[in-house]
Amino acid sequence: MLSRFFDRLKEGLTKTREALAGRIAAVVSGAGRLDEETLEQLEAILIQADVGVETASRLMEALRQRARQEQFQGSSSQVLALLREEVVRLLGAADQGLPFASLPARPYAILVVGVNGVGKTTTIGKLAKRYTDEGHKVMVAACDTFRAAAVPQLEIWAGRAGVDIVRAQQGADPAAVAFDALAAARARRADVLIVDTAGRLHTKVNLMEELKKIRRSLAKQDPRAPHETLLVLDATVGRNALAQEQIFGRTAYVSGLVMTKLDGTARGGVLVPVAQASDAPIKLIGVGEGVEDLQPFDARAFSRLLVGLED
Ligand SMILES: Nc1nc2c(ncn2[C@@H]2O[C@H](COP(=O)(O)OP(=O)(O)O)[C@@H](O)[C@H]2O)c(=O)[nH]1
Ligand SMILES: [Mg+2]
Repeated sequence: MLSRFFDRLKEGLTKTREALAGRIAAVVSGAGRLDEETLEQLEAILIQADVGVETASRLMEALRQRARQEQFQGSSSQVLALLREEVVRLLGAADQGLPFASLPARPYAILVVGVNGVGKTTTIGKLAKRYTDEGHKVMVAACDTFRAAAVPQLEIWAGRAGVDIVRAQQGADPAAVAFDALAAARARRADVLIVDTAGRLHTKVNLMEELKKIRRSLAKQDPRAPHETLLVLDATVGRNALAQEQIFGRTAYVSGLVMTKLDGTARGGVLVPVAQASDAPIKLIGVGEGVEDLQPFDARAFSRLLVGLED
């Protein structure tokens, strides 16, 4: 199971690995020791791969210090191991994923937020399947009542996962739909309720207000709901994902991040500054459009692939 995940991750990260691990290997194997020139070359590679100036220079400073402190010969495997450890540190190594097997509340209400097109609905479909596979009874709520195509799209995913959907007409009040959905989930003894939301309203302020209203209407029935608020970010937009994290992270009570579309982009390095900037950990990653292409985020496996130590 684990190696299947790793292989899929490795495949999904092919382009990012070429942009990072491949080039890092070339620099450190040619260098022989960790001198200033090597550090500068490493820093440039990281910056070009969307790790960003600030995070890259922080990583280099950490390497510089560690190289001074420890028994350090500067072999390429030693440099890679150090870099990998520092990346893990920034990504947050602790296991802080979603609960899958045993749930701390029932129905466990998961609110999914993020701008248009980042992969919210797709992620919900994949998550619904995952929870169903765990033996849980899942329901989804179509609270993106803003876009005409949003409900049928969620219906297709609900059909694939074999779960019930609560929906309303286009233009309905999303907070009322959320309220009805949680009531239905309680009445039908569902274990998990996943709430889809709109990613675009007339203004950012409207969007945040709407998300707050949805939270309040869930909390009316269960003061601790939503138990989880997942912010979905699209890795292909690179550093724009950081700006989105800043907007939602401050006002939407985000408890976890989902980084989607890591497959087919060379910009996977952006996870490092995003993780660093966010108070909430990265919990899931999307590595494809299929129902199986959602993985719990594993900082160690990720940094191993990013930096390049495939032992
Ligand atoms: N390659 C790839 N595409 C994805 C992934 N997640 C979502 N998508 C695609 O991104 C597009 C927008 O997804 P959607 O779920 O509609 O985004 P939403 O507007 O946030 O609900 C769709 O074409 C999805 O198939 C992923 O992990 N990898
Ligand atoms: Mg959607």
